Amino acid sequence: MSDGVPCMWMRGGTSKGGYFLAEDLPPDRDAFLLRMMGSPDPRQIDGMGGADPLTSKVAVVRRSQRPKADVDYLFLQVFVDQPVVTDAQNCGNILAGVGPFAIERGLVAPTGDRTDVRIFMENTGQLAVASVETPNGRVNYKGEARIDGVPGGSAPIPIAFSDTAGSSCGALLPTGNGADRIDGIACTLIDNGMPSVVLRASDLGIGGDESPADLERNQELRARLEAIRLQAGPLMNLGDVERKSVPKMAMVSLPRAGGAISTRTFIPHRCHSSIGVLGAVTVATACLLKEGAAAGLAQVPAGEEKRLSIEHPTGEVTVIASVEFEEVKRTAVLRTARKLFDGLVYA
Ligand code: NQM
Repeated sequence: MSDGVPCMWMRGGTSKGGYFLAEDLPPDRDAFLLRMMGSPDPRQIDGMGGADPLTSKVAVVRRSQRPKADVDYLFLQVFVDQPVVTDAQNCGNILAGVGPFAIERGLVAPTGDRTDVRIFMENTGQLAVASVETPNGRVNYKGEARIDGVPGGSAPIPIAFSDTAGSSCGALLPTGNGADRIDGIACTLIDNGMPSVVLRASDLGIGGDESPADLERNQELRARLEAIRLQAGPLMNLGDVERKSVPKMAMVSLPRAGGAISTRTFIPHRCHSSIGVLGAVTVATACLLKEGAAAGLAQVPAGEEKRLSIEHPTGEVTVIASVEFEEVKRTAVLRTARKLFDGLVYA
């Protein structure tokens, strides 16, 4: 595998990874991606990965044949320290770079100062619409929009989701309950775009405002979370999740900064420095349930269009949830992205 493969490296939201046209990837895709990232190796020293699941990500993009979509996007998580490439989860952060990438590669023609890119998310079979700034027919990355977890400002990329409930689990609440109990701990098993187990931080003996590094040092907590996760997988229709990056483990507590709720999330073996996009959408949805781990903690505004600020270790993500007849029908988030390089990558 000495020939380089065309690739664009981008920051998407609070994640970073390689963006490929599907046709450019070699037939032995997973072996290529592992070599390219430098996995398995905790330092990923011999590859492009940044020794963190958030910087060991891949987007595979192609022109869509579906009438409602412009492009199809397949997300792949390349594990850092295991020889695993999985499509078992979606990623709303890497999604933020898909619109710009599709325009840059000529899959979508700019339509004026803004171009809406309709993205079919292959991992979960659902649609997202990302709005990209395209003044003078070119993608603009510069601007003043800020998202917590990324220094400085960038051009805004609002993303709308409409049908994310049950994305991987078949139903928003795959057990049919808002509240379940695993190993004696109250859990909400929920999927509004990202299969997640929502638990109260206090039930696990933590405050919920610890730093990710402190939580990662807490071996007892990690063992308890993993034991719960392995039991939650089959209950959530995900099968054996030992080698999967879902469900995510979101520990919630009272908000500290005027938001709806505070979170610390294991994804699932490292603690997220912020929170995933679809993870935040899912936790926001858990906040709107009448029962479950988040009920009673969440501060939920009135009205049908709710702005729910999901606090995380480096700030917050605001999820706008449109609620009709007590059901979340649509959600939207603001992200940004940046092109970092465009060239050939070698494995
Ligand atoms: O939930 C990390 C990230 C993610 C996923 C993860 C994501 C999402 O921050 O939509 O964005 O939970 O593995 O990129």
